[in-house]
Amino acid sequence: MHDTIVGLLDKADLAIASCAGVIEEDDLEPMARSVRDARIRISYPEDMSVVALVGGTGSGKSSLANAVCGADVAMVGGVRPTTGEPLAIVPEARAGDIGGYLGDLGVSQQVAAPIPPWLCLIDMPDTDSVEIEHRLRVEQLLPRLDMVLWVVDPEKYRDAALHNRYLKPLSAYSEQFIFVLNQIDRLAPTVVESVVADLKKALREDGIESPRIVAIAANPTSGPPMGVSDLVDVLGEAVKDVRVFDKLLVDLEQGAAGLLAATGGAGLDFEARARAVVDVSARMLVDRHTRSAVDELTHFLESIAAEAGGSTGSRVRQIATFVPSHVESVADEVKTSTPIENRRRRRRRARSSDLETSRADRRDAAGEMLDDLVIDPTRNALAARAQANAALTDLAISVASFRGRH
Ligand SMILES: Nc1nc2c(ncn2[C@@H]2O[C@H](COP(=O)(O)OP(=O)(O)O)[C@@H](O)[C@H]2O)c(=O)[nH]1
Ligand SMILES: [Mg+2]
Repeated sequence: MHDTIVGLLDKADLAIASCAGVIEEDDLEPMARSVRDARIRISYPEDMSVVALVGGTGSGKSSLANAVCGADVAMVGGVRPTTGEPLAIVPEARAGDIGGYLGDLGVSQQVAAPIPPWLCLIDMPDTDSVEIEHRLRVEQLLPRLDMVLWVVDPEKYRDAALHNRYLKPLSAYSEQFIFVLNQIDRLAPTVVESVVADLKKALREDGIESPRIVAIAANPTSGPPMGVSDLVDVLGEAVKDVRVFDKLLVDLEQGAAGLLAATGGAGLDFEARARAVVDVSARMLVDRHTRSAVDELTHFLESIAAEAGGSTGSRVRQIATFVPSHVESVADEVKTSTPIENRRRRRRRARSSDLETSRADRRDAAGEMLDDLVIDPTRNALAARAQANAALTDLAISVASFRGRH
């Protein structure tokens, strides 16, 4: 498993490298970031799961962390000194195993607590905070986590910001989500079910087909916590099922598909079209219709540029700007007879087809020059694109077959 993932990451890096100069750097960045995140993830124990507690202020994230620990580790009621920073709660026995990884994640606050040895809980900054950094922090961390517990309370489970800003855009990763309806002690027991059903409906509207929902009371007004050990069991099962690299695979699959669309498959049919355009332009040049030849070639390159798009398109467009001067120089060449033609002309002076032969020779010569000056550089630009396309296709096939096998 580990080796296969490393193999996929290597293929992804190769594909990204062959896209350089073909696809804009900004468009490559999301895939590059996923690969970087995954390389960080594989550097820590596979049998540990990093699980984040995410939700609005007062939903009960810190209370839930405390209930899981059976001790007060995360301050409740927003009095933690730096609520903008995530707090990691690590199992006492394994604090050393995961410290480095948390450092890579940028989680600097850590406490050791008696939690299951496979679990590392991260109490995240509130999602509804007015502080923009909170949201950025959450968004930056999400892709690097194994599971996310979205904690909601009976009042705010339909909060528009949570659904629109977080859940809708992230719905592709819902296999890694568990939804926790907290504070059920505040609801009449008969109402809990209908609130769960309504939450499920809201999540379906976000694009999450079959959400896992667990109802709990992390810190009820009276009595012990409710449903917290069930939640830990559900989480324990879910992390067994959830393939740690699900998100990576989704990202690689979507990324490769997006970049493939950008690198072609457009069926440019370049060779045949180039041949035809060069023939027509060479004929125009021999007939001294220089302007028409320039138009013909420029129009062709512009179509190719538009079809190729991206950086390849820009390169071809740049080649197009040199067409007038290239055509000019070819026109000068074919005006004056070439040495070969002179020789032939002398030999065949008396023959009536002389003029025709000379025209054909000059046309061929013009065609060859246009090939060298205009078509070859365009072909090279397209070849880079084809190579990027091949590397991406290879990646897409490998990811698909990996997903099929697991
Ligand atoms: N009634 C009730 N109150 C809760 C429950 N869980 C948390 N609270 C209270 O809700 C408030 C906010 O909880 P906190 O854990 O700080 O939420 P956070 O902002 O998401 O970390 C605190 O006053 C908690 O005591 C619960 O299950 N039932
Ligand atoms: Mg809190």
